[in-house]
Amino acid sequence: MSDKPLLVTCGLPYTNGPCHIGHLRTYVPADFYVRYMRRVGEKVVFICGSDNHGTPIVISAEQEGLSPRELSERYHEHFDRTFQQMRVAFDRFGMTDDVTNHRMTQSIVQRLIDSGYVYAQTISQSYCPDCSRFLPDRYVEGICPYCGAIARGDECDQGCGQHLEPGEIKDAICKVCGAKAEYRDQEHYFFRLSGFRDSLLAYLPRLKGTSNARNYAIGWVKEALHDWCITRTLDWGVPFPGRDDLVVYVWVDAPIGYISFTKEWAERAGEDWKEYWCGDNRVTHFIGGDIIYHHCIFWPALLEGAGYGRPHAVVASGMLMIEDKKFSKSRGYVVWTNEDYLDQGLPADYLRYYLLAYTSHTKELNFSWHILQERVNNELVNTLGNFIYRTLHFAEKAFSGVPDRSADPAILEEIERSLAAVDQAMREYDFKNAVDSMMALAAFGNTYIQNNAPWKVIKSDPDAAGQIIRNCLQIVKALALVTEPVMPDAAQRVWEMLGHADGVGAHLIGEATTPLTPRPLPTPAPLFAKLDDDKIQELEGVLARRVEEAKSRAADAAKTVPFDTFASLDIRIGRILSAAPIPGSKKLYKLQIDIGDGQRQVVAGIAGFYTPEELAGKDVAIVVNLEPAKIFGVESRGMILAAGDEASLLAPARPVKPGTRVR
Ligand code: B3M
Ligand code: ZN
Repeated sequence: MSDKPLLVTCGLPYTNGPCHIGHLRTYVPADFYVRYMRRVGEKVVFICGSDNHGTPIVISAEQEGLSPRELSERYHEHFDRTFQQMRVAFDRFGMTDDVTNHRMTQSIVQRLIDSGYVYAQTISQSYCPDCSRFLPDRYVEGICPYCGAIARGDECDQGCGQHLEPGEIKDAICKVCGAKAEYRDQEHYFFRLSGFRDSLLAYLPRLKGTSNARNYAIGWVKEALHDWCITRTLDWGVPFPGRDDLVVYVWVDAPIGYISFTKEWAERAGEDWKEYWCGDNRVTHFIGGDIIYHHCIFWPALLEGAGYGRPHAVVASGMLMIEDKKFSKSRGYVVWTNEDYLDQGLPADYLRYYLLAYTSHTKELNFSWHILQERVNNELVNTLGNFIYRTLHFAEKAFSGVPDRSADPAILEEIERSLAAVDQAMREYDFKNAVDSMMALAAFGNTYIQNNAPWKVIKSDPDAAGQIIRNCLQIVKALALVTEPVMPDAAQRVWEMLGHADGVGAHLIGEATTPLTPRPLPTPAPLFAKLDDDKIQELEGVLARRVEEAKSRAADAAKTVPFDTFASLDIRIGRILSAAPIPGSKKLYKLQIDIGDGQRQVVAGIAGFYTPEELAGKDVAIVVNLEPAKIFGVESRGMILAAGDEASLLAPARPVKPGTRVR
């Protein structure tokens, strides 16, 4: 054990939408780890906050008619409350837009500038001529230069996953108005990431945490390191020192938030934040598997450049599936933490258990209501809950409490073995294995009480029955202590049913084998309730409807065109000057049309419905910017609009001049 305290952080949620199960896949294991390390005597500080900057927030704020700060405050509160409800208990949950982080970011960036790690360079950046603005990051969409997939400006999110630098994306389109983006030169600032190759290659193999983070990062560094542009043309964010037209890229000030929030916590706790961040440290980042590059490459380089210690460990979670489909908010495969879970009256403990026990932390986790029901009912209710309830119930009924005896050495050894297995798994960030070892102890207890049947033994040998139930009570005590990090609410209930008045979280797991003093026990209540079929079907229905709605939304969107597409048509009222048949065609006329600023020749299939004399002098609607075409060997430059099978020509209801735009 190091003498330095552990500092655990979680990736910061963007404040542009509510908490979903994808967030929890990272936060619950982090909280589990923090609680566990505390229960084995470590000093741990648990830090998180909301990520308020960057284009995702600006775009959502524009859509919701709020300022980015207002939007951020709204979702900040939401996350803070939701984490408390899920029993994810941070020591500090800050905001990246708060003044501490503005100052910390500017001072770190200034240090990087002073040490020569930042340089200015003029680059060509996407710019929207219609909106008259530069288009950073998610303001543009286009084609990934690496794999050809449709990508957003900062990341190939649907294809190869590459981080994209400003200006790299091909065929960029403005996300706001749909116009084709232009490229314009602008001076930006770059972080010399390429200079950190050797030091990263020395650092990464020693990085603790999960192997996926370490291995991906080593692979990427070996491939190539590009300098990162760390400024954006945006008026929301931390101003870049010395430039009032640029802000710092969100991926600079967001991880610096980890430091700022530590500082905010330390100021209140009367501690020194530098102790946690300078030199050798025990900073442990829990993150989603999609931001490994940022945390294992960019962030350590930034810290090194600024003179801080680099992270001790990075723990990256695997992908999330919803009912076997890839998690996707837009396609409806999402479970909202509040609306779909907590507000339904479901306990935080069940979801925590599922997220921790379903699969190992780095693997793909499938969330399914049906499997949740199965695992809760079989494992929590039938094994853990059943064993604890039977034990407490029998002890209270037959012995009015804890019998005055010691647990058998064999039972204490079994507990020790389980705790050792849990501990080993926890040190390896193998959370599933840790929880499995806890459940194995519950299963052992269940088999033990079943095989030894104290309710039968008591009839002939009350003494022996007392010993059996005393052994069971020791296992119950161990389970209360060791499952607290997984299911804090249930563990507390068990603790109280064991006759304690204080919080189970105030005790070390090592007390699992210390004696239980004889005492009366309260009448126990069942620990968990089964999830019934009706409720599960209802929740499956909510998800199915959401997926259907998303499908019909997508179908509608496919039928509609953006306004901009419509606006790009040049439709005018034109006056037909003359119409003439085209030799060899019964249907076609060659029309000469006055379009205000000139004359157009158009070929139209209306010969069956009008004589040339009828047409001359008529005002019609004409699309003038259609691609030219040759029809029957005659050039046609435009199209006149007509309705129905008999080509009823569209004409203005009131007279207008030739060339008047139709809108
Ligand atoms: N706000 C969310 C994400 O990309 C982003 C994390 C920041 S962690 C410093 O997952
Ligand atoms: Zn790509």
